[in-house]
Amino acid sequence: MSKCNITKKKIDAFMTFGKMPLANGFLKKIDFKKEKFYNLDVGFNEKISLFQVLGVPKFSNTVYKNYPFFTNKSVYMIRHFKKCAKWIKNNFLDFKSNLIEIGSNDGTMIKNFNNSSINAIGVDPAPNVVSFARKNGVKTYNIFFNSKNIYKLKKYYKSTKVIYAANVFCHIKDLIDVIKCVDYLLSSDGYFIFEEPYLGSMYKNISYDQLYDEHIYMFSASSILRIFQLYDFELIDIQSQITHGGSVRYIISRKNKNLIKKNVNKFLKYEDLNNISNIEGCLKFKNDCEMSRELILNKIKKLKKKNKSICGYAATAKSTTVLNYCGVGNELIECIYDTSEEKIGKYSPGMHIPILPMKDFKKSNFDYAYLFAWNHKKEIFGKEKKFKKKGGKWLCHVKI
Ligand code: DWN
Repeated sequence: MSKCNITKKKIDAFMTFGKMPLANGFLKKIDFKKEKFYNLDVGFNEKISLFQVLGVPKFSNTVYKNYPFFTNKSVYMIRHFKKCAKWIKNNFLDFKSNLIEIGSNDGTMIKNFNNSSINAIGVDPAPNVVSFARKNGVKTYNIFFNSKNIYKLKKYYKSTKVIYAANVFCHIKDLIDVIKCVDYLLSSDGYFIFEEPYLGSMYKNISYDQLYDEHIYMFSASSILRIFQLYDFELIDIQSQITHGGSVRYIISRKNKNLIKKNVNKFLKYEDLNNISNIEGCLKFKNDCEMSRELILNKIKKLKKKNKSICGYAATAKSTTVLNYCGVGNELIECIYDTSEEKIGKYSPGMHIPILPMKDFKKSNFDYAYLFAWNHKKEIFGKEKKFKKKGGKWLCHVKI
């Protein structure tokens, strides 16, 4: 059970994924004994239709000391943010507008404003990614975006035309605090634009691996509408995105400043019809996850009985949930190949599967590769055609 800071309501867990380490807690052998765990329980706040991870441990913030995820690891995501920057510039910004990105990571998005009149700045808590961004000419504040630190941004008080965030709003436990900070910075005609993995897509794909200590909320139009209504903001538009297996971009403005696009109602109706706005959807999801776990485990075990070799492809944060929920260790998946220097040479959180450099994947001869970055399948299948040609097969709990 956990208390929601928006409605003060006590939320019960409708399902648990069991004992879980930090999703990005890739570690050295020497640190195995120090590894910390929590129970990955999930609940649904019916008052605001909010799907959430309960009891996220305080120690989850420690991962930002040396965050192992860099946005620029995906060529597709670099392109996505370039397009997004252009769309924001054309639709919401004026000459010399201020733009702030929350959770700007390595600066992939903000970099697109480098040679323009727009004053674009990033905010990110991880010193290692911030240092990378700064080297790329991206002005970045190395702070957590919260009311304790907001005075550091006082020169943007009520004068920021766009506050943008991608895959960040769902990371911050105290949503009220974020909204207060947005209110502090946003101009009277400003927009808060953010995109997040979509609850409806998670249900459809049975991609329960979107849930972990960093992904505390799985949003929908229904939840976003209800949350922002409480704080004098409103949801004025909503757009589907194909990123991360199905995301949604939400556009928020101060109340009564803009017309509300028809899309918003369309989404709300769709969510009511498909049990995305109520607890019914959660109960089906629970069943689906349990079946998915059984199916993939049986499949892996059958392959191992036939002496097939299996490796993992991409040590994603999501892989931590799959491996720990399904109890898959290196007796089943021998190693995971990845492109991130911060992960290579370490072991996967909880199940301790070794992480090897991606360049060695090409030289390897595995029969199967478990695609943990299923959300980047187009990009990955494009560059790994040889694996299939050699007779290799892809494996995943999500339909690929
Ligand atoms: O919200 C979040 C998102 C956006 O990114 C974070 N909480 C953490 C992270 O989640 P993830 O690790 O599941 O993200 P990705 O983008 O699905 O996977 C990134 C990982 O995959 C990196 O370790 C790099 C690796 N990768 C690779 O080895 N080869 C990725 C691609 C595209 C590749 O071709």
